[in-house]
Amino acid sequence: MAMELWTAPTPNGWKVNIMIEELIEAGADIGEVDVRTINLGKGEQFEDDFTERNPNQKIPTLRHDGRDIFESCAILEYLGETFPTSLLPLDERKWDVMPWVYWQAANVGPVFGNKLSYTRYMDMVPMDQKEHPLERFGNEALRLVRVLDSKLGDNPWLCGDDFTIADIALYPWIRGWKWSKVNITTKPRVVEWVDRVRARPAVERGLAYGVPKEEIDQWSADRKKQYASGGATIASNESIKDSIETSE
Ligand SMILES: N[C@@H](CCC(=O)N[C@@H](CS)C(=O)NCC(=O)O)C(=O)O
Repeated sequence: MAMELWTAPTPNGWKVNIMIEELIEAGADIGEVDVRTINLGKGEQFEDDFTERNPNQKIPTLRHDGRDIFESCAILEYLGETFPTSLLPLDERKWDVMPWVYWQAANVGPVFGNKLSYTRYMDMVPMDQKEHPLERFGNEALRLVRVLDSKLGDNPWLCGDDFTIADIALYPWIRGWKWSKVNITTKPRVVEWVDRVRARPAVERGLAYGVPKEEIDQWSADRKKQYASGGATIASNESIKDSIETSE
């Protein structure tokens, strides 16, 4: 049966879209992949058929060989192990890579995601209430960029000479630095790494899932509006309100 990927053109979706294309590029026999673009603005992630695959109700989610796997980095690891290539070494060198995948999942994703949300989407929150989170997540994002810069050193890729799932996990959040307003330009090695990753043909194909090719690097005004309103809906927390404790 074909692998089924439910995804969207967003940072966590791009990770897996790119992984699929990198595996194809590397010659892995992954079979057919049935890709469905989920409309997050319309709330398709809350529908029953989605929730059955991923109780966390967020993209991406993968179904393969009768198994559902969610969490973008778990999917990267699953695909890396199931279809062995240099994207994830399976000997002891795996442990040069995995800490950086967890580092992305536990630090870069949440921090850049929060910075983005306060910068672009939380129009409903008055500015004086945003100052603290903007400063906190902004400073922490810059600290993470410094960690990335020092890890890269003179290497072409995050974990040395091979492009791995650690680069794939990280790239979608760092590429959006203008959108999240995290200035990476003081770290030329980080900027060069972003350009190097973007130049890979498989990355270009992965970024094109669900968007026209001419909008890969620059969204149209309409798409920006659509993302801003979808982001604002998600940031408004309407979907989680009934699970928030109201009693003190
Ligand atoms: N830790 C999760 C995060 C997934 C996530 O936040 N996905 C976002 C898109 S980038 C989403 O589906 N948001 C919809 C929502 O929060 O309702 C992962 O890495 O897969």
